[in-house]
Amino acid sequence: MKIYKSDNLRNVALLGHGSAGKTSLAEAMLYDSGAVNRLGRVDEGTSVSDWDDEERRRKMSINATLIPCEWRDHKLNVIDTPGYMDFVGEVVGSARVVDAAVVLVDSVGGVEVGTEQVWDYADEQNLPRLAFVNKMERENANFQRVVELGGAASAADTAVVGDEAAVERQLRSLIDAGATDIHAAIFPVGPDKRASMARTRALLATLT
Ligand SMILES: Nc1nc2c(ncn2[C@@H]2O[C@H](COP(=O)(O)OP(=O)(O)OP(=O)(O)O)[C@@H](O)[C@H]2O)c(=O)[nH]1
Ligand SMILES: [Mg+2]
Repeated sequence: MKIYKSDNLRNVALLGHGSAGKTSLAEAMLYDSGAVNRLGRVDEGTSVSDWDDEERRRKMSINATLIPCEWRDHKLNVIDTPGYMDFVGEVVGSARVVDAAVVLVDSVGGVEVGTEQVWDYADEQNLPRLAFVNKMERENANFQRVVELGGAASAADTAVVGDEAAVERQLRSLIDAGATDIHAAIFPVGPDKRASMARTRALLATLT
């Protein structure tokens, strides 16, 4: 077994309202880091994280699941948590054992009751966090509205994922609106997302 120095360990929880895309992100992290060679999908019951029969049947997370990934000599212990509040105990327990949180926000639904609730749990534990605006490739995605709705989210470093053109369009509208404190990055979900990461970084450079 590979031994990691504590400096190279990251314990991170994925938090968010139900269906924000936490499990899909966990699957993308597993796939992109090379831990699995097929991208698992919640809708097809093939995700690694929703392993339980009940989770696969209901197509939603019920348990907090540890997803270990390696990324650039770092060991990421990612905890995928359920978004439905019936299983909130799993979220509270996870928030206590991690060093940081990624809060996923659906770019169409925006900041929802579950988003605010998990944000409060992260506050209680004083967790540094990243707001991850997901589903940006959907037609009615609105990054700016999410940022406006989530005053807290706009203060955090913000990661954006989605189709390149959609991300560019949304970021441009932010820039046009005079945004100056947005720090964004594209999380590479697959090989096709790498180009958009570079382009978005270049675009962000125009903010400073
Ligand atoms: N269009 C689009 N759909 C997505 C994206 N990410 C996830 N989904 C879909 O959104 C639905 C919910 O995704 P999950 O990954 O199960 O969301 P979750 O946050 O883990 O849900 P819970 O565990 O039930 O809280 C599924 O149908 C996914 O295929 C995305 O980036 N774009
Ligand atoms: Mg899930």
